[in-house]
Amino acid sequence: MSTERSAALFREALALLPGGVDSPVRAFKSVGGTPRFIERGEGAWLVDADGNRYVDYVLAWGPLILGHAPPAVVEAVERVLRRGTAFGAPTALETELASRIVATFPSIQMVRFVNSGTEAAMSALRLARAFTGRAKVIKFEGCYHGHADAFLVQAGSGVATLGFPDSPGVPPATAADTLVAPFNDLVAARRLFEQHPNQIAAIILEPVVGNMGVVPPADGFLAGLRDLTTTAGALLVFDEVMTGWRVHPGGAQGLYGVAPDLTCLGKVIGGGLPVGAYGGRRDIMEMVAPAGPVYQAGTLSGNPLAMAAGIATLDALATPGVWERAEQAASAAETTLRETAQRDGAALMVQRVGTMFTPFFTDRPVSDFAAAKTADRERYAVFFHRMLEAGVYLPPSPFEAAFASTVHGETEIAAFAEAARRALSGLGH
Ligand code: KE4
Repeated sequence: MSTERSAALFREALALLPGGVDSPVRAFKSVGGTPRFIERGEGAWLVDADGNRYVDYVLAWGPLILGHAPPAVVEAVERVLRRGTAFGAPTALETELASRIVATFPSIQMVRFVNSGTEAAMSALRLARAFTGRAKVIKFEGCYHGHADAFLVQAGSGVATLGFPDSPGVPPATAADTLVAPFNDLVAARRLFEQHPNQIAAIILEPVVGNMGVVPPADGFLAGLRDLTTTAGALLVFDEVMTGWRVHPGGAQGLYGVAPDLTCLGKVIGGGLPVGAYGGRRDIMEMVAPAGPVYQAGTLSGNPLAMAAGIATLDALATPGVWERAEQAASAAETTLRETAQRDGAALMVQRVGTMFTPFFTDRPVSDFAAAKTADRERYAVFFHRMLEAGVYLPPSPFEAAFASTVHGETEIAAFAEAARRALSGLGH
């Protein structure tokens, strides 16, 4: 497989873009090798600058649940595009997409559109702090909520689970208001409330984690957090930027039946165009400017092209049986990986919820970040490149979720299975 063109493009990019990319994970640093510069997407397939074709299991990190350039989305965006790209004024499209989101999530009575998941989570946190009059927030190790300062925090050592900066540029004072607990550890979360009475505005989490690889909530964990926050007068915030329409058509809250106070959304609701959203209880959302005093704004928020792409995507998913095709494709990938690992006696733990999955090179279930970090990253890198060479594009990091689409059909499922059976051979011991 030639990667000459990608390599040349990468060299050019390195001179002008930090790390040659506009988002770190794209640079292949976790797996090594040359990042593929993409020329186009076609359904479930990517074509790179050297003409190599791959079945795409990254799908722009989740948004492309209908695959690349689905006709319904392209046509919807083209229709709007001919009338303009942005107006800086309200359009009916925002209300139309909002109505679909409110119809999907009973916990969401009002919603505000922004331009990314980062903005959604950042704004939801500001709103939770304003609503409760409290400053601290609890997050869980291994959960990612975008790159706002408050979330670039890692667990304090030992019991002192005060956060400390996980990136230069994050002031210690900011990090100190972020408390960190292990995912799936309800006791640790409860202890933080005891240590910081009446100071915690919210718990925010990925209800099914995608950003340490796919890690589902333990039985009772989400319900336990619901009780904990209600009792403590704090808000429960589900970051469903990734899990919305990915783990279930009703998100994780639909799958597990736990209703948060606020929800962050993104990815699928923009059909691949820049979008994020936060929403929830009306009494909370009515605090957002200009209805209330909590300031948040955005030049391109509710952009008509993104709204049109999101509406077309959600309308396509609303057709009975369509979403299930993506789930079946993800399930097929999981089955192939499991069966091949058993054939080879390989240490491989495949974790899937709905249309997203992760192969961990370990022999025990991954329930938190500490366990995820014990998975063999070198083996994942070898697996990744073997699959890439065989024409299957997986996430270039062991701590990410792979995604299937509604157009990953028999051909794509067979291509994945053939590649995986070869790629895993002799790898998992
Ligand atoms: P964006 O700001 O990247 O749109 O969304 C941030 C975000 C918030 N919450 C969750 C649960 C997310 O998964 C994300 C972004 N996800 C990553 C993939 N793990 C985006 C890929 C990237 O950073 O390039």
